[in-house]
Amino acid sequence: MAAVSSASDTESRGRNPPERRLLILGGPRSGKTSTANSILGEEAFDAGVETTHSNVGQTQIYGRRVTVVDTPAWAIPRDTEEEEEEEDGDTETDDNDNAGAESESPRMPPPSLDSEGASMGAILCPPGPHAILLVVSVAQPFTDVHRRAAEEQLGALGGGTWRYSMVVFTCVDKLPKGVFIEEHIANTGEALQWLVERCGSRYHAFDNTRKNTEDNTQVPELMEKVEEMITDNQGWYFEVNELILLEEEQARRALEEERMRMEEHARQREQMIGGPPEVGGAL
Ligand SMILES: Nc1nc2c(ncn2[C@@H]2O[C@H](COP(=O)(O)OP(=O)(O)O)[C@@H](O)[C@H]2O)c(=O)[nH]1
Ligand SMILES: [Mg+2]
Repeated sequence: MAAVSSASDTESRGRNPPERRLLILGGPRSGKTSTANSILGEEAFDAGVETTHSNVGQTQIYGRRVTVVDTPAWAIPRDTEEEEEEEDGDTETDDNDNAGAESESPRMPPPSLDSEGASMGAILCPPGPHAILLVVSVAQPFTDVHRRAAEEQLGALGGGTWRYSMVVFTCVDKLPKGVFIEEHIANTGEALQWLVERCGSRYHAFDNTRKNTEDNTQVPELMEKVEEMITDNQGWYFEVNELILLEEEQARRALEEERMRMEEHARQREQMIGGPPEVGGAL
């Protein structure tokens, strides 16, 4: 079981206004960084390029300190991705049943060797996030492969995460006119419905192209939903298990060592193909 702690005990005694900590997770190019920037009210991080390391930003919303952690994309397993493509070849599947939303799912890149797991994001907002925002673009398909990736990622945090999770839909500006997010959820298929239900039917729709104008209430509305969730969770927040962090760090080190071994191997091969190194000036 994951450790959880109460937000009320230490924070309410401090002089600082109670902080809200948001951890942003999601698949490749789902709009995580853009969402982080929208919440922060500034272009704090580079959107549109792959995020390889978690970033932390802070802002004030209605006098409350809000910490936002943007993270690299979670991994979509390669083998299952290929399975999915094979399935797609047979029949028209759910992917095309996206409430008419333009399908522009990028080919999922393999996770970068140096990309960090969700646990790293979680420890960047100590003592742990009040809300885990699962970012899903309405302009991309959401199939069983994506569902499993989400499940694995949250599971890797150590269990007990769903009660802190909420789906944040991005690119709602790309939904056909008159199609509301509820209709999109209903029409997109079981995988997405599963995700929303798993998050206790908590979701929020975001259009990251909307700049912070007075009539733009999407961030305050998101924060209201976060407050409701915190109330439902009696002020508790999610605290990542240190053992999991340790395991993740070990896995990262092993990957890094493997990469260095491969580079060394490639270097040696290059030297052999290029012939023995010249013997300088002895003749
Ligand atoms: N139209 C539209 N584009 C978006 C929205 N959110 C993100 N994008 C675009 O989607 C692309 C990927 O966004 P980014 O935030 O970098 O995704 P990340 O890889 O998940 O961090 C970028 O080109 C963004 O400009 C949105 O709400 N509407
Ligand atoms: Mg990003």
